[in-house]
Amino acid sequence: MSQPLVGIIMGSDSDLDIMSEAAKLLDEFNVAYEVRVISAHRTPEEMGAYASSAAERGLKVIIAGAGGSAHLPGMTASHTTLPVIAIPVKRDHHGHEAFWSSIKMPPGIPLATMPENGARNGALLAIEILALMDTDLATRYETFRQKQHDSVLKTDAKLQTEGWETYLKENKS
Ligand code: RP5
Repeated sequence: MSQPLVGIIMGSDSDLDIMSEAAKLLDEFNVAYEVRVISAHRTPEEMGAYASSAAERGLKVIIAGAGGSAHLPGMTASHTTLPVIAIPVKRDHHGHEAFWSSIKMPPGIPLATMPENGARNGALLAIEILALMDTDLATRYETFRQKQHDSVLKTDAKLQTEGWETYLKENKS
């Protein structure tokens, strides 16, 4: 097992369905990571110890997801100088409190807040950070972006050929 470079942490195992999207994306790019449940409220000392030892353990980026009061991402950022990426976990019965809790960080403690449930984008941002120091990863990421670009052009070409009504009927039903 290679040295984890990314820490994926979450306040509860109930966040795992959302946060697993980050793990899946990192798997696609062959980036080593660890997945942990660490609660800012229920295990505050462990949260502090995890974040303050993360850099010396070899982690380069932390992706932290939580819902509700969502103190985990911000407090993790307070305990480390590594980049921390927040994933506000949003369920149907939630408001937008987790997002606001993450985006309203005080000056001096940056937290890269993703859209609600945006664990996949969080992992992509982690890859962009890691790719600054890893040319192979940078190449794999360029390829990913190029494929995404080509796919949109292909979609638009099909739309132009078929016309929007046929396209809608045949592709979106
Ligand atoms: C947050 O409260 C967790 O991150 C989770 O999103 C939410 C619910 O937690 P559990 O009731 O599943 O422990 O702190």
